[in-house]
Formats: sequence, C-alpha cells, structure tokens
Amino acid sequence: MKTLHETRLLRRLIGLIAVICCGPALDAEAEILAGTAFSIDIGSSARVLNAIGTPQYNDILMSESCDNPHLRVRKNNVPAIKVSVADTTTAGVQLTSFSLAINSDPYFFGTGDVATDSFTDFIRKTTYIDAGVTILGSTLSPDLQTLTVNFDGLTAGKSVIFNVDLDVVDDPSMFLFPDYRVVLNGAPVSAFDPPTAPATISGTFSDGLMELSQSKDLDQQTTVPAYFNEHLRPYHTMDTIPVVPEGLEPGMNDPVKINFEEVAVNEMTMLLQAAKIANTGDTGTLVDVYSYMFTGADAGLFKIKNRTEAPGEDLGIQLEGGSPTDMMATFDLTFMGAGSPGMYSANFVLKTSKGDMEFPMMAMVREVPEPSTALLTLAGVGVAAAWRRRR
Ligand SMILES: [Ca+2]
Repeated sequence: MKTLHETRLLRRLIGLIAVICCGPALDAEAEILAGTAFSIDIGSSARVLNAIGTPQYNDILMSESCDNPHLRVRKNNVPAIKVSVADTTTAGVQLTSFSLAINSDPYFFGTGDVATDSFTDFIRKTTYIDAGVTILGSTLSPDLQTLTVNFDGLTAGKSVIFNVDLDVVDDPSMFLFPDYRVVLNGAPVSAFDPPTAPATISGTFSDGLMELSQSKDLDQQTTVPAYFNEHLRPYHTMDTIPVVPEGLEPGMNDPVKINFEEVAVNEMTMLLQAAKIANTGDTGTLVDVYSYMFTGADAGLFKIKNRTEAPGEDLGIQLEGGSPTDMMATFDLTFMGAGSPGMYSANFVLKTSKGDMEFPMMAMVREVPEPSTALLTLAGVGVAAAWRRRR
C-alpha cells in the first residue's frame, strides 16, 4: 500500500516517529472511508518535519541539528507533531480531530513553560499548516493526559504541524523538562529502569455523515536515549541523525551521531559515538557488511579511525539477528580538519547485504565561537574549556 510504503520510507530517512493507522474495520464504514489513513511524525524541529520529502531536507536537517545542546533539551520537551492525512483518503473525508494520550503516570501536558513559548490553549501553532487547513482549537482531559486537537479542512494529502508541551509532577527527583522520547515513547531513564507504556494516538475521520475513529500506540523505545533530559550531549558532539533502514537499526540508543558541532580551523575531531549498525532481525538471520566508502563534496576530509580497512576493502563483518546490542558494528568517524571556515559534508556509505546504508555527515568549521555559546551554563563551558586544553 502506497501510504504505508511512503511512511516506512520517511521513517528510514528521518528516523523520527512515524505511525500509520490503516484501514477502517467496519464494513459499512469501509465503503465510504476507503483508503482513509493518517500518519504522524514527532521531532524536536517543526522545520525538519516540514521538509520531509523535499529536496531541501538534508540541508535543513543539517542546519537544525547544529544547535545548542541546552536548547535541544528544551525543544525535546516541546516537540513538534506533524499530522498528515494520506493522499489515498477519499475526497470529502477529513480528519476532524487528533488525540494524543500519555500513558505514563508522572507526565502530563502543559501550556508552555515560559510566556515566550506562546501557547494557545494546549498547543503552539507553527507556520507549517497547509493551505485550507484550520486548527479549530485544542482541549485537555481532566487528568491532563489526553490532548485533543480539532481541525477543519485536513483532507487527503494535507498536513499540519504544531508543538505540544510536556510536564512532570512536582517532584525534585524528576527532571523538569522531560524528553518526548521518555514521555511519549516510554524510553527508560536509566539502565535500571524498565521502559514505560508509550502514548496512544487516535484520529477521527468524518465525511459529514459518519465518523470513524482509529487508535494506535506509538512505538516503544526500550533503550535509554544517549542524550536526554539532564544528560546533555558534549558540546562538540552533534546529536543524532537517525537512520533506520529496513531490518537494520543503526544503534540501540539515539540511532546515529554522525554530525559534528563546530570545530576550529585546522582542527581534527573525532566523534565519540559514530555510526553504529546492528541486525535487529530474528535470531539466526545474518546481515553482511561488505565495505564502506565516503561520497560527496568533501569525502576526502572524513576517515574511519577504528578500522584499518581502506574504502572498498572487505570488512568481513557479519551481524547476527537476535542480539543487536552484542553484535553491533561501530565506525568511529574522524573529520581531518579544514583550513578555512565553512560547512563540510560527505556521506558515509556502508555496503551491506541489505543494500547501502548512507549516513550524512557534516563538520561546521568556524573562526570564532558562535554567539549562542553565551547561552551555555557553567557546566557546558567547563566541558568546552577542558576540551580545548587537550589540543
Ligand atoms: Ca514543559
């Protein structure tokens, strides 16, 4: 089915959360609501979600990934949600409401944490609302855990993006700005904690005469995210370009960290957490990783540090299914430095028996620290200073 395929493709490209609700269940409704489906994507950046499927996607993803670690924490607490109605949906049928229900108890929806969050009721509208679509309003259940957004004009092929705010009960042991992966995907907050129940999404379609509601739980994240809540990423490590090809998962935590934060002129930098792949298939299945290569404009500036094989040479890696954590292959990627400021990019490509996996990489070389450095807390400055001394 086209919509399912497209959604899978999006997941592979963006690695954010994409869920699809297919097909009506009841016979009578089936005739009128044939082809009815919607999908959602969740991420820290509305701009990235809006760019899905456009030629500018990679550039926007790179640019948005180049943010301040502290700001990312706040963005992950006020995630953007893109609701898209499949283009197979019958003409005249529209998604009249969308609900998101938190199933993990300490968490609930808020109305923005500071005035500048600019929430109206329980959401913040973005500029990414397709022509003809109107957000009529939003409501919250008495327990503050089910958010409902009502629409007009959200018909076949259209989408809308808004932000929601996540809060936690007043408890000093809880992080004040909980990450959406913890709240909505049930990601455990430590290796000793179990994952919790993921959120449930629901949508109601109407053709003006009858309604059909569909619900589905979000995917559960069973591993602790590498960087979330108070666990900041190091300033010089770029966060996550998630890539999840079919049957392969780049890592068990945040899928992939391939980008670099800014580096100084002529500075060589290694990523602490680079490309990881694992076979997430069933026990007994095998995936071969044959070789690697770098492509793109600045391919010559990127190298692998932890393998001796040259590009194209046989890596001899075989990944077994059923034990993805143990049987994970890691590639530590190094940016060799550049003599002038600018943005340098290349793709790290792994040739596998499941096809090519491509990881976009970028290094931002700057003469001087960007102004946002001033926003760092003392802890952040400490990390940067210690890092500079090692050079
Ligand atoms: Ca909040």
